[in-house]
Amino acid sequence: MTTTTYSVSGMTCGHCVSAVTEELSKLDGVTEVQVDLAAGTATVTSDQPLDGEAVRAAVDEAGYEVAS
Ligand SMILES: [Cu+2]
Repeated sequence: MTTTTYSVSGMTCGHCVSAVTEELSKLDGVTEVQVDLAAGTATVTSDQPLDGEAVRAAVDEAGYEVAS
């Protein structure tokens, strides 16, 4: 089990949180996604370490950006 926190820029409301949570939840092996709107972070728990590019692509798909 791995938990990683990513900084996500561009989220402004609950809709943004839902969109990011939904896209990240679709990634293989992801068991839990916690998005903190105030902090601008997404904490993802997964069975195996996630591919950073896949996470980036998922957040991009939702319409936001992972800050490196
Ligand atoms: Cu929003």
